[in-house]
Amino acid sequence: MFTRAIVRRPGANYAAGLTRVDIGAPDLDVALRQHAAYCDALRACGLQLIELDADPAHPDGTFVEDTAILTAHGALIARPGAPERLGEVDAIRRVLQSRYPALAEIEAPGTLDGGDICEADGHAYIGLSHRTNEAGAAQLAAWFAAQGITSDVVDVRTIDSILHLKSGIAWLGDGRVLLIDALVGHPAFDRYETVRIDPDEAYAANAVRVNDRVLIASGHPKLDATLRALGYAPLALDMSEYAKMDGGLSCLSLRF
Ligand code: CIR
Repeated sequence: MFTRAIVRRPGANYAAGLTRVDIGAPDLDVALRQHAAYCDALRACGLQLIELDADPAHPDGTFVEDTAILTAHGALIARPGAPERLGEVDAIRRVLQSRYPALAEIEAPGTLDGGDICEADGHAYIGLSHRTNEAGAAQLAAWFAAQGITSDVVDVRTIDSILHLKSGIAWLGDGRVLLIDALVGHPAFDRYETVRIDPDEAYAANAVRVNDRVLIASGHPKLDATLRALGYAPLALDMSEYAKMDGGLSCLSLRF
């Protein structure tokens, strides 16, 4: 069960962040409304929120997931692979230090974005991406191993449609992973039942299981129906202004 989450609303310079997609510039007012709805959804799932102020120096600072890894046993500060985002970890470190006295950190030359890490019931998938390198992945695998968490590294560097591993995979709980076609059949996922996402709805692969609910991006009726048929209770949220900045549902919070 998650009980808390760290979130940070987008700041005035949100549109100056990094993006590889070309679907228009985000509207800040709409992004703020969507962020408020996202926070309400986390509260409805039973979470207490730690809300950080927007970070004027870091337009991508709202994507807090990339800055840390939190498990039931500890916390580790990531080292984002985009140099512009390195400083985002400072505020997160301040929040986590009091809660986790043995706070670990990814060290150079390692780089690691939290969006590349998918925890799945005592096992973890570590994406090797254009943000997370081999050194970062190896440091994280060792940190997980010390906590009894096994891991697989999944190389997504040739899957151009996704920025991070978790842009293409979600842990649904109950022994199931949601996967985009490019990851279906990858031997690392043999240990779990695969739920395939329709290619038309690939953006929605970045879903988030939060306690009894599964947050999904709205406008993806096939995924909604698939999840309901499996007995899940999807909660749909409009993510249009985050999709424009290459982000998804998981990126907007650190859940623990
Ligand atoms: C970036 O390119 O770093 C941000 N604009 C989006 C980060 C999305 N984070 C995530 O998928 N975990």
